[in-house]
Amino acid sequence: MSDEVRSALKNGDPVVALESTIIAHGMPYPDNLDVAGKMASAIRVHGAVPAIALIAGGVPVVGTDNEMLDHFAKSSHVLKCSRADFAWVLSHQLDAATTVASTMMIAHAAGIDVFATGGIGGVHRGAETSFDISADLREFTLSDVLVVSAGAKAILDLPKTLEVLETLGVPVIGYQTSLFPAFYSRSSSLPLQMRVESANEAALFWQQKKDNGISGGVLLANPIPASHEIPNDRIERELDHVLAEAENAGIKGKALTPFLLQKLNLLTSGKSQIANTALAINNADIAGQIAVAICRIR
Ligand code: PSU
Ligand code: MN
Repeated sequence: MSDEVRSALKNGDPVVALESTIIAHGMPYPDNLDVAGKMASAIRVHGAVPAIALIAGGVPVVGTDNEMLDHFAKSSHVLKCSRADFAWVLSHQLDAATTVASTMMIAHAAGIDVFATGGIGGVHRGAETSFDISADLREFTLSDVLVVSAGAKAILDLPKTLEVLETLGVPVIGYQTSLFPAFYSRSSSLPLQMRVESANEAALFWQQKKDNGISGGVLLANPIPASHEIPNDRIERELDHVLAEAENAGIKGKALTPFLLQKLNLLTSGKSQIANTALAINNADIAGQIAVAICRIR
């Protein structure tokens, strides 16, 4: 832990965890560094401490310094570490970026309640034959962390993603919305049963859940700001091409998500990455507010 994160946690001050896969594999340099910096600022504005998680030479780090962040943003040798990879990365002293799943593991272990990301992984399209379901979903049954996300990535099968979350017993709560957000656009047509209107309401829910001994994570689904959304039909059109390209190139497993994001960005002339940036900063903003509210309640 960085000194700043350690002392904040010791004093019961607000901390928000951030993942590093979006930096190392989700966006190109130097845009990735820019987003990381803006997410951190959006958290600090509210008086919370941002804590980027990653694994450096086999050591899990919570709260990176700029030098380490720079290395992860530039290097092409950084692995993508999910739950399955975690112990291997430690035992082989590797550099690895953490996904939503492994960042939740680290946040839980460190005692950080709130985590902001762009969009969580989920059930991939065609999962009925490929079985490609992100380990992010199951992690919500194992790590007690509130994750602020713009729904799940639009490259996924959203109805199936919601079904799996329900099966796993994960609360999915809309932030000022009753429809599941579709990452690049504010809403899918999928209804949500739970909704909060404010960061304080989200914090009260989280604290009640903890006080009642109900374990597991919570997905707070926060729609992209209206000014940056891309209409669903535009994304769907481009996605058809991108998914076909991935299939032809034989891209599978952990390489699939970075491949799809990168190709989609090319086809939308950079629009999808601009949207991704806007929603990630917006999630950091709300996460910062919730972390502060939780500390106030305690
Ligand atoms: N959302 C983004 N960019 C990303 C990811 C999510 O906008 O790079 C990353 C997250 O780290 C997430 C991971 O946990 O993709 C999911 O990968 P997979 O489907 O292989 O589990
Ligand atoms: Mn997968």
